[in-house]
Amino acid sequence: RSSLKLGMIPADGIGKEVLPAAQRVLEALGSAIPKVTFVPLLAGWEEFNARGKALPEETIRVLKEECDGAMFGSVSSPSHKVAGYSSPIVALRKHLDLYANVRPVSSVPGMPGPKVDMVIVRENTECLYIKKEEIHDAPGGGKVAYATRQITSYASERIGRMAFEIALRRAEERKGATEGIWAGKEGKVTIVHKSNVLSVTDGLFRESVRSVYDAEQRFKAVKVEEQLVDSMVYRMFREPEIFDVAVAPNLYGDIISDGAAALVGSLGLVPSINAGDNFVMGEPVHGSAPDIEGKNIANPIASIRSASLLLQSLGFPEAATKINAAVDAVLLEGKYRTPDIGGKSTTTEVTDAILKLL
Ligand code: NAD
Ligand code: K
Ligand code: MN
Repeated sequence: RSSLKLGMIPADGIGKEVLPAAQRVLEALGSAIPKVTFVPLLAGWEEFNARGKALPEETIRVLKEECDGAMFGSVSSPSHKVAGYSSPIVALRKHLDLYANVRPVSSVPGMPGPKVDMVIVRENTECLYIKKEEIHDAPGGGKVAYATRQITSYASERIGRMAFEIALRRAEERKGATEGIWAGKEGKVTIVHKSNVLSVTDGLFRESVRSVYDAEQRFKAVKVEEQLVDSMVYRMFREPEIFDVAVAPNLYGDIISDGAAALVGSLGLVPSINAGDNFVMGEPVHGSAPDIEGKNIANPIASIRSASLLLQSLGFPEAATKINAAVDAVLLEGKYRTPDIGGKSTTTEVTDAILKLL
């Protein structure tokens, strides 16, 4: 590629503060990447209230027809039903078939706290997020509500394959390494489920992921284990260093990611990409954080690291590594940190400090 076109969708809340920070970092890379054109695109709760659509058709069209990739900030979805509103990020993942949400969670070597170096691979298109819900009058009075949980072998197999590929790649990358908790070790995939209770739905997820493992000889270089989702949380908090790649259905993946973020100090540090076979969109794991919006104190690192993941998957690993090294150096030095990780710096100051190192 001689140039890149990236859709930028800040959406709501701190998304409007952290996405520009990520853009500044991408701009500062100069000749390390092809020339980038940024295309600002609309979506979100504010957009819904202004013009009636949380995800305008034009946004989908431009992403599909014109962009090489995208960055999404965060959306302020209300916790009650609003007629005509539906989360634009959930919809975007479906429209673009971004079936995997890949979330690396790692502690910075040298920083206090538990040692973590894991990747959560979250299925991104089904489970309870198909949002088939209904409510009726209950026979005995009051109400009863139901939600349909969809698990297909198709979606479970392709997320399983993604998890094994990532585990193989990680094992390859750390082969000669001497530092880090996984240095020189073989890969491991932990299948997260609740098949002891939901033997049909989670049972299908578990079996589908296992069938992918069984079908391909090259995956045998990776160990496969399983963990029930509740004990997954327990073990992740007690001994996070035992997890390498964890693959989970949509809702469990969403929940354990926020837990894992707490282990490394803040949601403001954890990046992700929404990945499909034809498109990729970087996105911080966190939401729109209404409690801190508008104060210029949101941690921009989750978004900056998401930009790095985006570059990595678009085929610019050196530029991606450069960003990560600058972020790690700023975190280690400790002079510029936002309040969520115990500092007093602003979003702008942390971003400036990272830019200086690029
Ligand atoms: P949240 O992730 O927005 O915030 C949780 C806590 O983490 C808050 O205390 C917040 O201040 C803190 N936090 C999050 N990101 C931070 C950052 N970059 N720097 C410093 N602190 C940070 O989750 P919530 O409060 O449960 O949800 C708020 C809104 O976000 C809701 O409307 C929800 O629907 C939405 N949300 C959107 C997404 C998304 O866009 N994909 C994801 C999760 C939640
Ligand atoms: K987000
Ligand atoms: Mn979440």
